[in-house]
Amino acid sequence: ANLSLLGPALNKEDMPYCPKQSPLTGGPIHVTFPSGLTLAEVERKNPLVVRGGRYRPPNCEARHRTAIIIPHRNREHHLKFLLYYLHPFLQRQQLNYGIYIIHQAGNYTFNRAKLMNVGFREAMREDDWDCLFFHDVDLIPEDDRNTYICDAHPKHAAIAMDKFGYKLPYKMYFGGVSAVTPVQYLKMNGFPNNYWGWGGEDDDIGVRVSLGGMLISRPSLKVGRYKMIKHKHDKGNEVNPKRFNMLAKTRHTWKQDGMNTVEYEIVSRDYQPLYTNITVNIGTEA
Ligand code: UD2
Ligand code: MN
Repeated sequence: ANLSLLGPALNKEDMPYCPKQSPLTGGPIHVTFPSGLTLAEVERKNPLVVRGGRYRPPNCEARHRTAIIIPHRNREHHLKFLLYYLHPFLQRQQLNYGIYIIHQAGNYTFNRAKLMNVGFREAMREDDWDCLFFHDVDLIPEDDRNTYICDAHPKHAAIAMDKFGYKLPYKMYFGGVSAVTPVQYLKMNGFPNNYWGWGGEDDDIGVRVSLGGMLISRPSLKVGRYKMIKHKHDKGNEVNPKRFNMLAKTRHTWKQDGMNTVEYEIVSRDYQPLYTNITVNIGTEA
């Protein structure tokens, strides 16, 4: 066969794997929020990111394929800063990655965990990602050594946040930024679909990890550092008063509610230069 007909595809296959330790990563990142930053500027700074917010290292075959899932509504200002930092950060780690914004349609109460179930399913439909990072839109990683790859156990990455004095607030804390492999996600039956409004869903997810027979993996306090962009409570994401009652029952409900029961309707899927936007109707509280 005339192999040259395969063209660039062959070259891609022929590329050596990226080194186990990226030579491009540094240490701490100094995070500031430049006023007047535009998405056009973020695009200009990331010329190798292609349609839908996808990237692969140009000169080596990535060892890891990571999808970033961001639950979102009405936080465009935060999204811009996150993209500004996240794209170069992931590129320095030499990952094959994609960024998915899961945008809740309508004005009904926000549901972060259900949006993450949608993100998991929709991202896996597009590619065989080996790790999915669930990422609050307002958290900026502050250290390059916080590698966005999965571990043998579900990973809680945002362990040291400025808003908690760069300490873990409590042992089972699983909020902010966390990551699972598809196999780990299946073991915990995904995330709960029935936490409407603020709070509790992250603890439910933490409980699912242990109910699924797994432990929580974490980076060190030095590396798992994040800055949270200051914000007020969003309209449409009022504190969920049922959260404690629901949490007390997770061990009885987790198998009946999760990835095996998630229902939704995709409103649109569009491939923006810096991310894939999936707008979804997730319904309302039963
Ligand atoms: C904490 C947790 C978060 C989640 C939440 C309770 C931290 C750093 N994070 O965040 O993981 O468990 O408590 O639900 O402790 N969002 C929108 N639009 C909205 C509302 C929420 O996009 O109108 C998204 C966005 O990605 C945001 C995330 O949901 O970062 C969490 O909401 P939050 O930032 O208001 O809650 P916060 O900071 O108390
Ligand atoms: Mn927040």
